[in-house]
Amino acid sequence: MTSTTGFFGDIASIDFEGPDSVNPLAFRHYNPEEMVAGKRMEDHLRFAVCYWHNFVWPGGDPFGGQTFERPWFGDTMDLARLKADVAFDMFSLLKSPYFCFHDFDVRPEGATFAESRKNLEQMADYFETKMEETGVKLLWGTANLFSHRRFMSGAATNPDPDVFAYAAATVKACMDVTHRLGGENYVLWGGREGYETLLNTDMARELDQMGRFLNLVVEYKHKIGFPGTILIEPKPQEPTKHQYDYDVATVYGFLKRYGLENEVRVNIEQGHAILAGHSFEHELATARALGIFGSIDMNRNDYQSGWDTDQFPNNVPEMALAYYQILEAGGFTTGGTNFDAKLRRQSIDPEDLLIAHIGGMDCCARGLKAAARMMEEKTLSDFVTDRYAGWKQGGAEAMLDGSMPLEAIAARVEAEGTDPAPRSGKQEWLENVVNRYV
Ligand code: XLS
Ligand code: NI
Ligand code: NI
Repeated sequence: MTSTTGFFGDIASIDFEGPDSVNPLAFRHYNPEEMVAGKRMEDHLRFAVCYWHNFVWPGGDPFGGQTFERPWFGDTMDLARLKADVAFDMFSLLKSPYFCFHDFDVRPEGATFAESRKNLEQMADYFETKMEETGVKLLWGTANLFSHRRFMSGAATNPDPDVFAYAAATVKACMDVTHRLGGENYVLWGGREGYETLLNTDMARELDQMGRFLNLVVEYKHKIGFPGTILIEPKPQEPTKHQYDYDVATVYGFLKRYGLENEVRVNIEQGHAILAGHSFEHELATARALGIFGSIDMNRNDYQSGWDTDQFPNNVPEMALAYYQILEAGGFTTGGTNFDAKLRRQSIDPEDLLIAHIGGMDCCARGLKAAARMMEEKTLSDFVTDRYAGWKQGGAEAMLDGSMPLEAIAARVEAEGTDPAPRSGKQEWLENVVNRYV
């Protein structure tokens, strides 16, 4: 396809050219049609390009403002449509099957709530046409409940009930639009659902407010027949000092408490896992173990800075371990790989947007292929199965199924009179095995 806006110059298409290509505007590993573990690569990875970092973020940092010059920056509906034209040019050039957005990314803020909603709905009309023309689909929609000053003290957890109501109305409008556009998920990231200081915070009340808010969302999902998945995106801090959706395990506890563990899943972001002191694969494995894995925000966090740096991913060995967890969890269903990643502020050329995604998509492809081989060859999973094989022998299961009380276990140990024989965990060998695939 050729660009309709000319923003990307005369770049007509980005194609798979194979690993030896040195063309910066070609894929070297991402080949949508290639079969991996019985499925097309495109259907495994389900890539999405995000609206906010690519088309909204001006390139500022705490010490300086805008570095990107984009012809669509501004607050009018005409500029919002120009932004959408460029966005869909980019989705198509990258052959990204999906995109994601917040209400705030795509429409100008109105003078009233009703005007903001109308602007959003008009942009959804515009998207409908663009989606039909290009075949690009919506992976998820979401509401920005953190940028505007009205949300400075939280959205669902705000001490002011009027802000709770405003946030609820905003989510309703965003869910309506996501549903209309065939979105496959709806995401809630609680950017300001947390606190700055306990000195002004009633934590028990705020958690109850958040629990009720999420129940309202789930009730509404069923009311309108939205077939997608509701996803929570955990993050430990930034913007608030402490966020309630700290990590996957914390979110699971929250869902259990408010009766939502079968209704809501998680959207796990690499950078947020790192900020929480975990690895990406740890968060994925936790979600898999608890049965709440949904989708991923793919990016890379700087390991030194302590900030949410949202860089494009490039660590293939780590990504292989992440996709290994995803494949072992059965792969994506409604979820996908959303690049929640942004350029560094010195990367000001339009083509930098393409180059960054091409690199990210190629790295994901390499990670996926390595993960698929690890899974198919079973060296790792066979080792794990064998490590726990004792549980299938000699009535060991009785210790777990409730039929064997503590004193019976103690009696068995005395009767058998043997000390358990320790076995090697073989970590270095397993790491060497992984190294064969990456
Ligand atoms: C911010 C989050 C955000 C969500 C969507 O840190 O990652 O971008 O993905 O609201
Ligand atoms: Ni994210
Ligand atoms: Ni992030």
